[in-house]
Amino acid sequence: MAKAAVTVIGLGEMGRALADALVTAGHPTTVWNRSAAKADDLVARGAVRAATVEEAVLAGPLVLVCLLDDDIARATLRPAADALRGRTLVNLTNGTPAQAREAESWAADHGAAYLDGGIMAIPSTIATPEAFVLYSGRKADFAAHRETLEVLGAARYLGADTGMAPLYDLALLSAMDMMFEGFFHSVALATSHGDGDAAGFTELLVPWLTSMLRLLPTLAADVDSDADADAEPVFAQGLDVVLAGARNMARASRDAGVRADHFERSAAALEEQLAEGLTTYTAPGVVRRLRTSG
Ligand code: FVH
Repeated sequence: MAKAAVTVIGLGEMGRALADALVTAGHPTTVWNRSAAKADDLVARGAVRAATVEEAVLAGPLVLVCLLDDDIARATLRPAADALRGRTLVNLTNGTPAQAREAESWAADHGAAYLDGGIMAIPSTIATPEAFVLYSGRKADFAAHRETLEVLGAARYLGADTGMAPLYDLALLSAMDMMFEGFFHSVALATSHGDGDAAGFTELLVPWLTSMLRLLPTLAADVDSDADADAEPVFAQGLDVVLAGARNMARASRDAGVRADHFERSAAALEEQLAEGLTTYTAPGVVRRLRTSG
């Protein structure tokens, strides 16, 4: 059966990987990028280079957009707004839930269906079993294009509220970001002494973090049962113990000439909680505090 035609607007690192996956899967693929030369390899492999965004949009029923940010995506699409009528716009540009909802309403004003997407992959893992992409928007629009979208990575539909895909995308990215920050801090501390190197230290860090990751479902269940007054969190530590650890991490970092601000802030927050009479450190307690601390 003939594969559906797809347009890809934006051929940065990610857009090129998306277009490449579609060409490889046999989809007639039309591409547009501000710097036209980035389409050269794709064109050599069978993609069609559109001269304008409007020409690209008119080439098929499904338009994927993957640009640097939401403002650029909107400015790029504006001149082709009328051409979007009757088509489905899938915005894979990283953005916020509010931006997604605004874009959906803008697309509706121009007669286009809208899905927002969050790519949970890097360019080299697109179209591999590792990649998954979050989508939100009208279910019928997702269902109509699901088969094509599955080419990019497993397509995970999160619901009709268009803001859900960017919300989960940014939540997942925030966990990744803090993990990398933690990694860089730990490497700076571990290698501050002169002996040892980052690679040797990382051989210890990976099994340690892997073991800690196994705790996450327990913590999540504790958070989910927070509304139940009778529920006791499975995971609980003394606040004083957690505070002593935070102070030691701050002190050792300062002694080693490594920035200690994260642990100083943690220690200050824990001191505040102890002063309020709290004694236990639990996952629901931490999440509740984050939700209310603006
Ligand atoms: N790369 C990644 O690993 C992540 C994975 C998760 C999803 N992100 C998001 O994908 C969007 C694009 O990211 P990218 O990696 O493709 O980024 P670049 O390679 O820097 O390409 C940027 C594209 O945006 C175009 N562009 C930039 N400024 C303008 C402008 N003023 N007018 C029109 N187009 C513009 C740029 O065009 P050019 O510089 O090649 O002419 C590229 O097409 C992003 O939201 C990530 O968060 C990627």
